[in-house]
Amino acid sequence: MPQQANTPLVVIPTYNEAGNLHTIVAAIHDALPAAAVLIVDDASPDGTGRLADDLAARDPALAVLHRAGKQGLATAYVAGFRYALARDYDRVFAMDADFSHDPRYLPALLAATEDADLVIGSRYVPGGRTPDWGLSRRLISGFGNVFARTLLRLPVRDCTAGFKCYRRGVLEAFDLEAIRLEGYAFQIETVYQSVRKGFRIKEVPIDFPDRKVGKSKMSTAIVAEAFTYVIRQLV
Ligand SMILES: Nc1nc2c(ncn2[C@@H]2O[C@H](COP(=O)(O)OP(=O)(O)OP(=O)(O)O)[C@@H](O)[C@H]2O)c(=O)[nH]1
Ligand SMILES: [Mg+2]
Repeated sequence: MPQQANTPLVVIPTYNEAGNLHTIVAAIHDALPAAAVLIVDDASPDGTGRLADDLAARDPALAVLHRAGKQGLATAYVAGFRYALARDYDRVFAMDADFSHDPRYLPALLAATEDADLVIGSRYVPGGRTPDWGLSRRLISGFGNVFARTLLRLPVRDCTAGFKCYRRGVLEAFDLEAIRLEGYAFQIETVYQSVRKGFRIKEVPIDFPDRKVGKSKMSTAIVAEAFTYVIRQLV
């Protein structure tokens, strides 16, 4: 794996993403040829981890972390952050495997880190869109964002977004040990901690289409966790 400070690292947690893996890695290399990619797979029953190893054997810019079983998105990212911090990476992307986060935005997010510490691929700034979402998903996401943004006083429109680029200093400042979350709550927490520590945050508009291949891992429990997380910060 290339790991100079000027090599960006793209961290992708995967659980049953065999149908997306090859194409997402290829699309990242096309969009940002300088980037290295780290897959964090939780022993996906569909063989995503094995597929990732096969790809990595032929791709010097791809590495794979295997975890023993499904442990949630948040700790997968924490594992990716630790990997980056143990090496020389200075810009670290967080990204889904399912093309809701389109690799074509990687250069714009990277460029925005010139004068920001955390850059968010945002659905809720002018130019950002969720073209094929149904009403219920729009309502849950829209309400969740207003709720978190208002109660935690976050100067960010899209605080549940998962497509992000962190400068190393932000990751160093996080209390990774304390992260016990699963889903969207983790996305809110990274924004909240960044705001409290005075980091500069910037949002870049993205189109966020629905996944076309594979199954969603979103659940009521994950939405509930996010609401509980926001409330817990207030009491
Ligand atoms: N390693 C790991 N990855 C996970 C886990 N849960 C989800 N992921 C991955 O995290 C990313 C986001 O999960 P999604 O299922 O797309 O969740 P979502 O974006 O809220 O929902 P949809 O887009 O509707 O599917 C995908 O790349 C998943 O494969 C997990 O427990 N462990
Ligand atoms: Mg998704």
